[in-house]
Amino acid sequence: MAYEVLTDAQAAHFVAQGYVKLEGCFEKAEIQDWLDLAYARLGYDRDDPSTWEADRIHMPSMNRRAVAEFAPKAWGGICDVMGGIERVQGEPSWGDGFIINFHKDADDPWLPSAKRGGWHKDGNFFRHFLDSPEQGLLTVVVWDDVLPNSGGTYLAPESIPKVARYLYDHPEGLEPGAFGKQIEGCEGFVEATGKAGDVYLIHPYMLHAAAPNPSGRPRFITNPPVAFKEPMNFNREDPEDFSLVEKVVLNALGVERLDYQITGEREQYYTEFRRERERMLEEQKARLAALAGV
Ligand SMILES: O=C(O)CCC(=O)C(=O)O
Ligand SMILES: [Fe+2]
Repeated sequence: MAYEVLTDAQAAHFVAQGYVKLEGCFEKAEIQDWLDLAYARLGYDRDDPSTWEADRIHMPSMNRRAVAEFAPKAWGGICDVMGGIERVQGEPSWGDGFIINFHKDADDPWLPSAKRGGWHKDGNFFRHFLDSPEQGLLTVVVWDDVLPNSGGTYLAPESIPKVARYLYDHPEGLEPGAFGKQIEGCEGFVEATGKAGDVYLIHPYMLHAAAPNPSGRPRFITNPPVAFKEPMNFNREDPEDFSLVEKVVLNALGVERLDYQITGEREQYYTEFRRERERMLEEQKARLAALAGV
């Protein structure tokens, strides 16, 4: 299959490991204003760590950029793993709703392990099925350099087949919080490190968890989901037509194709998480207005 951006090796890596890292998708200088603004929005002083009250915070987005224009390489890669631009929902944009890990568990020398809490599958806003379109892809956009042992998200590639089996066994659907226990038995973990401008494209079934950050350097990422227009189709006539995301699921289940029907209702949730982001946004706008003397 011909890809816009991915090399065959990168496509193979996505199929085998459930993720691929694309380097240099944008220049940090282009988004420095967003990083600077984040401190002002929070009322923190960049140069005074004692003002970094939250150990880790998930901000709401205040500004947005269209991925296709801002980071064409990432956009091409997204389309490659999702099976073509025509299968991607809408025109995805990235916002400055940073997930900043200032100093989470800074004194905790843990290494990634299945015993640690916090492992989850993304998508708190819908009921999950094997073919769910809402979280077609999990992405990690790296907005500032993340060195090893500095709060980079931990990924658990071995969780993908377990999550696939669990979803397969539950055609009635599963609630977003139901997946964490699938981490049991996973042993190999990947730390999402990188340079500003790197982007991880990650299979939607990948369990992952926030990591400790003892480095003293705030870790800036976002996790925007990319949706499919239609539910995944595991029964395409021509095997060449399966997206890489679908292929990972078929491989995980050990089948070449699958005639799969859900038995429950698809549902979307308006979450407390979202309500809280809306409240934070109002608070941050008011803080910026006060700073500007409005
Ligand atoms: O902060 C992190 O490293 C992980 C964030 C995450 O997975 C999430 O917010 O869903
Ligand atoms: Fe997550």
